[in-house]
Amino acid sequence: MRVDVITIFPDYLSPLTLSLVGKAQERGLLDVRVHDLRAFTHDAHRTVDDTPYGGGAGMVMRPEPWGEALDEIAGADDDRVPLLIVPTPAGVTFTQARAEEYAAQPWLTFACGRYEGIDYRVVEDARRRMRVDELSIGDYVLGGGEAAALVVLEAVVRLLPGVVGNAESLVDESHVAGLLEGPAYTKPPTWRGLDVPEVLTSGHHGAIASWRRAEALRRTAQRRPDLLAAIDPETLSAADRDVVSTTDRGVIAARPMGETIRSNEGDVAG
Ligand code: JAH
Repeated sequence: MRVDVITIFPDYLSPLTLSLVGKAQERGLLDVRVHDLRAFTHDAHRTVDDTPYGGGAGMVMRPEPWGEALDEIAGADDDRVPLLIVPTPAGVTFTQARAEEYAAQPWLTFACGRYEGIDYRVVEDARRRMRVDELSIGDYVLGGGEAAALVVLEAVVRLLPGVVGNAESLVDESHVAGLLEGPAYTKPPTWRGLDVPEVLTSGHHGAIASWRRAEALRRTAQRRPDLLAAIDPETLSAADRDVVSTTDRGVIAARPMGETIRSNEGDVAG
């Protein structure tokens, strides 16, 4: 996979040489190129921003450097164009499903804006020749798109075929798709007076699998009832439904809470 990142802060992307993403590059599975938007300016001050039409606070990124950068970096190459990702709080939400879709692409380009964003004609123009995803990684405002690009790449690169350690762990993950994972433990069996749940040291693989499934269902019901509600009940076993029906937030168990004050009893507020 080829990845281009266009930014006024190329150094912000240096974490990409580390860890998993760096290893994937060393192994030739990934080719990341970071570009300085200011290289596509022509004035002495290398200006990338200007005041907003219609007034208002802050500055907007000028379209001309972006247009030239995208022509040069993301122009058709062997008749192929990248999928252009524009991080913005106004974008569609980044999810695991979207990470999987991106991992299947041969070429991604990130346009990382700053200030109040990029002149929107840049998106409109790019859409004349490539798919453009305006993408949000969550409901908060960053100083720019760079950190969002790092997040997206971290999620995508671990899905690439041949990236170390993904074969087993990805198979493992599909089993709990759409659920939160339960807690994990390692040695020693007792630490600061706290024991590892006995079932995990029992050697009973069936009992361990059932316990993990139940913990995942309980934790999801407690912390993310929205995720539980999105699961097709037909995909839950009778044992799964038993577990969910004995939690106080399971959709299947959904019932009025009456007058009992229980807002402080769970893992999360609410
Ligand atoms: C802020 C350009 N969803 C996270 C996110 C992504 C991008 C931005 N903010 C938040 C952002 C300023 C300028 C992009």
